[in-house]
Amino acid sequence: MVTQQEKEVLLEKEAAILKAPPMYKVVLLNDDFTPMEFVISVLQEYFFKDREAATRIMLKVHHEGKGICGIFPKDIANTKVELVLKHARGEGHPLQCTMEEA
Ligand code: TYC
Repeated sequence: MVTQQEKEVLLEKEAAILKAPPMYKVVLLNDDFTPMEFVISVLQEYFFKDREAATRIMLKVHHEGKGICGIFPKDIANTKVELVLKHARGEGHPLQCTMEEA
C-alpha cells in the first residue's frame, strides 16, 4: 500500500516535471554605430527570422531603444547572447544583446 507520505513525494515529483522551465527574452539594444544590415543579418542567422520580420525588429530597436529577438529556456537564451556578442565584437560592432526573465 502507498502511504500518505509516499503520495506526497510522488505528487511533488510530478509537479516538478510538469512545471514549465522559466523562459528568458533575448533583447537587442539600440546604439548609434552598428549598421542596420548587420542587425538584420543577426536576426536572420541566430533567431531564424525571415528578412521582413528581421527588418521589423531591427527598426523597432532603432526607434524604441530595444526589441525582443525571441523567448527561450535559460541555457539557450544565454548561448544566443554569447554567440551574438562574440560575432558583433568580431566584426567590430558595439551591438548589445541581453536576456531578461520573460
Ligand atoms: N541605430 C543603428 C543605426 O542607425 C541601427 C541599430 C538597430 C543598431 C538596432 C543596433 O540593435 C540595433 N545604424
